[in-house]
Amino acid sequence: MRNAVFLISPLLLGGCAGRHNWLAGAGAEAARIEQLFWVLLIGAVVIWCTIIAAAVYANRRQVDPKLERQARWFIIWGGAVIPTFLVSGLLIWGMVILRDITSDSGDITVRVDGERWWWRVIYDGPDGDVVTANEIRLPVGQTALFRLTADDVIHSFWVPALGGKMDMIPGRETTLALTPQKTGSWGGLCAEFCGGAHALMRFDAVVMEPEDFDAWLAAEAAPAQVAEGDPGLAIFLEEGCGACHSIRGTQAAGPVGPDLTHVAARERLGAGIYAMNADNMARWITETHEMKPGIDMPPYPDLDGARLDRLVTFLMSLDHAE
Ligand code: HEC
Ligand SMILES: [Cu+2]
Repeated sequence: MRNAVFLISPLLLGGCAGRHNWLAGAGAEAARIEQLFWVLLIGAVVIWCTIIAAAVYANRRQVDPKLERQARWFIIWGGAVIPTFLVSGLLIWGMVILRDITSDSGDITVRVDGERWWWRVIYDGPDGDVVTANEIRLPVGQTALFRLTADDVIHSFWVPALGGKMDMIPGRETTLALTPQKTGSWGGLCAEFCGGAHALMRFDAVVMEPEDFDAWLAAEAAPAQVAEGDPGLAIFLEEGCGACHSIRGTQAAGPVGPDLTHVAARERLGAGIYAMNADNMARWITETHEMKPGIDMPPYPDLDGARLDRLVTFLMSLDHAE
């Protein structure tokens, strides 16, 4: 019994994964990979049982020279011909899936750049690039073509509920097509060890109705709604945050860190790891390396009191216009 639990535990774990469940049936590509997986698993079990049964049978039989022709037939067909056809068939099937999921066409294009340890996300909007970060929104039922690359080390882009993973390689572009079939928020992650904060390099893939997606993209394309002389923006610029971060519609145009134009519209903070709220935002700024160890943002432990409050209020106001 213990052994049986041990043997099936990988399947059970797969079922526990929730937002990261690759058996969630949330995407067309995930469904094709799942189909291949079940065929491989059931096929392997059937073949294994057949071989064991044959071995047990052979062990029990008396040696009988008349059986030798049968045995040769069994070895040629069972050991060479059938496996050759089976493995070739599986290879072709796998290659067809691979061709489709790395295809070059889609209804929308999303460029994703793997950074240490967050995601730069660029949509082709009607009026040019729409730059955002750490959250990917997709219209349900449409094929999104991802154009993937990386800044300095190799990452791997993976939304288990929607499909397979794909390497992100500096200086090269890889592609991945995903066709979500269920609305909802699915977990994405980096699946290739990329340094200290690798395990905290996550994102949300939010699948929406097409008209909601269009509204979201239009809101995301708009510059930030910042009042003239906002005291929080002044603190943001004084502290030098704008050297690394951009907020479109303000002076802040730093290219190093995630775009913050609509940071408060994201579901999560810190590349998919914390709930987006004022408390976490304040801690992110003052206890940066307790929140996410080893990242390339300096902590600001001396920011406190009213100054921190104003900065946090300003950041939390960077939402979509109603
Ligand atoms: C030296 C460059 C640098 C400076 C200066 C800097 N940051 Fe960052 N910031 C980063 C990087 C890099 C990340 C991504 C960290 C990660 O998740 O790995 C980040 C992440 C963030 C995030 C999370 C964004 C998201 O999508 O969840 C916020 C919010 C943020 N910074 C605010 C600030 C504020 C406010 C200041 C000034 C007080 C500041 N940053 C100063 C580099 C910087
Ligand atoms: Cu990574």
